[in-house]
Amino acid sequence: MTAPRRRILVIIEEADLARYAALLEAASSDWEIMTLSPHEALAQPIEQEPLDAILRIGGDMPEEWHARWGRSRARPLRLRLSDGARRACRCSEGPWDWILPASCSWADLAALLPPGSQGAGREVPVRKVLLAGEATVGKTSLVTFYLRRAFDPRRQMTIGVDIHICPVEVEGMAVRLVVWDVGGQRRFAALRDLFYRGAAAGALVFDLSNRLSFYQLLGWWQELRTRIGPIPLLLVGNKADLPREISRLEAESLARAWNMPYFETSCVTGTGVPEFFRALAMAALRGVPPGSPMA
Ligand SMILES: Nc1nc2c(ncn2[C@@H]2O[C@H](COP(=O)(O)OP(=O)(O)OP(=O)(O)O)[C@@H](O)[C@H]2O)c(=O)[nH]1
Ligand SMILES: [Mg+2]
Repeated sequence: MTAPRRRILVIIEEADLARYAALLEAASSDWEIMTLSPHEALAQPIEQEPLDAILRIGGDMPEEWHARWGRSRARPLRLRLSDGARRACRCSEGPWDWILPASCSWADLAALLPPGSQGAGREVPVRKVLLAGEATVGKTSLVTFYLRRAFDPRRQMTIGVDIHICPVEVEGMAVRLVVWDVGGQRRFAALRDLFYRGAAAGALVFDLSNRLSFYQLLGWWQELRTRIGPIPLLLVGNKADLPREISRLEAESLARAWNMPYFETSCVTGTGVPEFFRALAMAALRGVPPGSPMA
């Protein structure tokens, strides 16, 4: 049985992402995680998103943001980690349900969160996988299409990393993919090392309508190979619905040279998306690093 997904929004300054990478890693086996900077959270109407909890790491949010939630019918649990807090404090007044010390662990936080999928579906194998590739090639859209079977044209750049839980069935067997969807912007390069740990497989994604994104694959391939070793990788040409700058033949010859299977996908029509996720799950089952906590 597939456990229901629970979603947490983590509002965090980009500069703090490295410090909290271990917390995100611990949370990712049970929670789907969206990270936003405070500025982004303020700019986006996130009170319309289905969220079970919000975790603010750092200072308070502006009054205007709290007021928006006050008008919303959604009531996710609101937690804040603050450098100023000495111990966990339940707030009977004010916008936060709990204020906790910045040093608290995921186990401390999980104890406060609503029960849901924790423990459920434990018999299902869980594998961490990566989506890598330049900004705007469509990594987040691939996951969104897979989970919702619909294209969402609103562009939301990934800040650091988003972590999605994708149930996949391969040959009658259920697998839970914890997909680390890594922001492709150059400024996240230093952070990515922390996010790559423990991955069982990955995909290199490029945009078929953008030759530059194809050339830039070499840098991504080198980055994955040097930082995480010989895990199985897949090559994905996305945006197959747009006029192409890269032919199938050209992409297939690169895939052959790198010894990877090749997929073409479109997040607008859905072509190839379920097939790609099934192949990624199969690769992850094959590629789990021995002795890994995810095994
Ligand atoms: N036509 C078309 N547009 C797509 C497709 N996939 C994604 N897009 C669009 O391309 C843009 C970028 O998509 P994202 O999914 O945000 O790209 P990303 O790789 O996650 O980018 P970063 O988070 O910045 O690394 C968005 O405007 C999407 O709507 C596709 O298959 N076809
Ligand atoms: Mg993204």
